[in-house]
Amino acid sequence: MSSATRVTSDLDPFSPEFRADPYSAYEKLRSLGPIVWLEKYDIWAVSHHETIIPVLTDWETYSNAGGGGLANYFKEKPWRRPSIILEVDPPEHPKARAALTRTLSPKTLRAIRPRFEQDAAMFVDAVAGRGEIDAIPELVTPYPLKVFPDSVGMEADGRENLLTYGSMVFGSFGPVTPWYEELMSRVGPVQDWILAHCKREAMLPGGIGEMIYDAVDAGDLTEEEGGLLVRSFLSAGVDTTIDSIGLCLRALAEHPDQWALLREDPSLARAAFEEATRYDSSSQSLFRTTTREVDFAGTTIGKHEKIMCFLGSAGRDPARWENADTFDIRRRTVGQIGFGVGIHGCVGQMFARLEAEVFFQALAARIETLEPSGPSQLRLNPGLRGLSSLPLAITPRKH
Ligand code: OVM
Repeated sequence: MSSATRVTSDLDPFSPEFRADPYSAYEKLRSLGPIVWLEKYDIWAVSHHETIIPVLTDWETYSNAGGGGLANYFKEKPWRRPSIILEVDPPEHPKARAALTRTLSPKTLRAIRPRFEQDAAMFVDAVAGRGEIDAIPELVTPYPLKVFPDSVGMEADGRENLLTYGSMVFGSFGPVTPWYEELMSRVGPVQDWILAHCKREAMLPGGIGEMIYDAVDAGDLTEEEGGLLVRSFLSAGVDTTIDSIGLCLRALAEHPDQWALLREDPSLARAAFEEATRYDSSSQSLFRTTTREVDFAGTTIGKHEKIMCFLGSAGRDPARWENADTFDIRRRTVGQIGFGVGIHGCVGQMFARLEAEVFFQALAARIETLEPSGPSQLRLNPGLRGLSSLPLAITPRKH
């Protein structure tokens, strides 16, 4: 039976207070029930591990074509041509998904790993003797910003445009604010630069960008689709990993016992990253839009309404996780959904895991002590959780 009553809340998931401490807000949201109306934005919020999964896996009811963020593409014009993998449903989605899955294959990852290792070692070595660093600009950001475009096969000049474009892409997931408007005042030249670097002629040989154009030549994709899939790489491949590696690094710095475990046994690097993705994911929320009126746990949701799914809350849901608020790199993390789940689950997740694993192994092999030396700062982007600053005191490992 559907009911006319809905639980409402005045919580604002994009407010500075909510973003500064989302985990207390999630506790509140979860206590209000399986689905809550957020009156500030006229959207629904789902925050339990158990109820997010059915939303994310029922793509017929909960569409991605309405847009990945707060904006409702069934009612508003998108700011850019929609992504052909993120902002699309079946039957169009599987073709793009398959092309990216093939490109980001285990074989590709095996070939790339040695280059990740070399670059991770280089960036850690560059700071190991410095004593105090701001780990975000000096250690974390440079690594994905080199290894990802290198993997795509992108020229070295102008890569800072990737950070600006990523801010625009993920900024567009949130509300229109002065911060967003100021950022978007620069959209023209940045978007032109990105689109030029998605073209076949821009791909250096041997990269995953070239592999996309091989799929075009094989007849799997049109030339235009090829360019749009490279655009997806450039949209979703850099900020996400910078933020997730940064949050994992902060979790390790704030939990000396966990850092000690990793330092003693660098093979825990992958597990540490997985746990950080449960504990403090860079993707705290994803949106879906209903394709029809639907009864959700006794509440009627109208057609073309937006649902904000809090992955970050699922990771802390005590109904699913024992000691959910404890960062424990030896935890059994199977089933964590910090990368999403279903047909739109992160297609780059194995790439991200490899990048992070190699990074934290390099760190554990070279750094002895790692402690916060000042307050960290969140970055402003509403579409991703990440840090702009992480002051650390570090000492090199003696061999
Ligand atoms: C894309 C895209 C952009 C942002 C995020 C994303 C989380 C995909 O352009 O395909 O996935």
